[in-house]
Amino acid sequence: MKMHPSLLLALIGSLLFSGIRVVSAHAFLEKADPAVGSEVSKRPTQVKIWFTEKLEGALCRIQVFTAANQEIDRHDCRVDPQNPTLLEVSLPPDLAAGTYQVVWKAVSVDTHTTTGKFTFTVKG
Ligand SMILES: [Cu+2]
Repeated sequence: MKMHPSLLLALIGSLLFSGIRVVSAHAFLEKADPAVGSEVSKRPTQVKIWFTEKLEGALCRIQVFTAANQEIDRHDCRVDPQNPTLLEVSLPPDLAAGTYQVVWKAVSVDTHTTTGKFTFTVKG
């Protein structure tokens, strides 16, 4: 059986592409609690971020800032001992209403670093 050249090319391309994806399996944000861009009425006591890859705990970070750019997290960011893809940080109790910015840095076990930020709003 003779394979059409374009089909062969597509096959090689897809093999290469899947290979590249395995090599560069970075930790991307999968979901967060409070959710990205959400408005919540219950005061969160933690920010949790689930990633697509297992994390290298010592190098990961979550920081939470007020609209006035004041850091309010408790500086206790850690990978959940039960779940190597979950990063969490504590917040002070009774957060004031307002919009908060979450800045994260994740280092996956393959040592690739990804960063990102998002906001959530605590309703008054
Ligand atoms: Cu990677």
